[in-house]
Amino acid sequence: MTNWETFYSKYAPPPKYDLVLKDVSNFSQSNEHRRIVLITSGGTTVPLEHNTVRYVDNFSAGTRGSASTEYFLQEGYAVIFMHRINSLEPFVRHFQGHDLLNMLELKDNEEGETSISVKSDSLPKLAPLLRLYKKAISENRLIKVGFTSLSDYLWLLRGVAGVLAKAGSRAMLYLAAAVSDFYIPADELPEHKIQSKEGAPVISLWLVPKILQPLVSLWVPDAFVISFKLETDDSILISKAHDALDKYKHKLVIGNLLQTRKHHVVLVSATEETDLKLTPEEIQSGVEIEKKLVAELIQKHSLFIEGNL
Ligand code: 9Z3
Repeated sequence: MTNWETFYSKYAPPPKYDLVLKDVSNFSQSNEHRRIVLITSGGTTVPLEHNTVRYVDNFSAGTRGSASTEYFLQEGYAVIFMHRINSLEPFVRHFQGHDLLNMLELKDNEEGETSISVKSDSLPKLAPLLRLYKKAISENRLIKVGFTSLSDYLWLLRGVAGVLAKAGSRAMLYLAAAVSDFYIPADELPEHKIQSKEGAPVISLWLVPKILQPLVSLWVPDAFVISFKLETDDSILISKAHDALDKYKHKLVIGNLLQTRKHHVVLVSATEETDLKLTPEEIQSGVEIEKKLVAELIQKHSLFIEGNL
């Protein structure tokens, strides 16, 4: 067995796995005349116990994935939004805390009837988002798939990829989730909560098998696969992106640095590196880098479908 086959053999699929895949398959069929993108978003957890009280996590809020989902929907794509449960989601990400409630007005009339309306100064923000959301839902172009742990993510990724294989080059995979590189094998995990009275635990992490390899070569060989490379050290970002392209033979890696990821990304292909940046004015006026990124990727997807990329 390969590394990745061994990994899957040691973990059970997430709850309702078959049902989730059936929904995704129906979704894909009802969008067979459209382009379809799988967007992964948010971080994965690595449990320290089977009955999980504690886990290793990462910083990702899911901004990239949830924002990109809105821009792909705007351009007519069908989107499978595979996200870390409780990370940011498209449309509602614009409303933090009590924002949404503060946009509403409550009225009780003399007959004792209650009505709720949107405050007029909130309409310019709410209406365009609601319009796009309602359109996507009424056209059945958005489906959500949730994960928390690394193993659930990997099971769902393989399952959804299997469904998308049927879409050929119409399918794009936009792998923006921050996936852990390290894990503790299931057979090394304690059953119950680690007890402090037993002293400081020594935890050794294993390398997660490189899933991009079977993904690109076996699961979705005809799809347009885009992976993301995150670094904190500027001097290694581009070479690591090229390493990934050499190894997995997909078309594009989006490089980004933790510190500047919200206004600068680099599109790295085998032959070129293209910077996408927001200007200070764009940042000031609230333009999102995902808007530019998605526009660029849709053009590249067209070239890919035509066989010119
Ligand atoms: C990314 O690089 C994403 O752009 C971010 C987005 C996670 C930085 P946020 O969710 O952040 O908007 O806060 N994703 C991929 C990270 C990753 O795990 N890449 C692997 C690696 O770098 C390869 S697939 O080795």
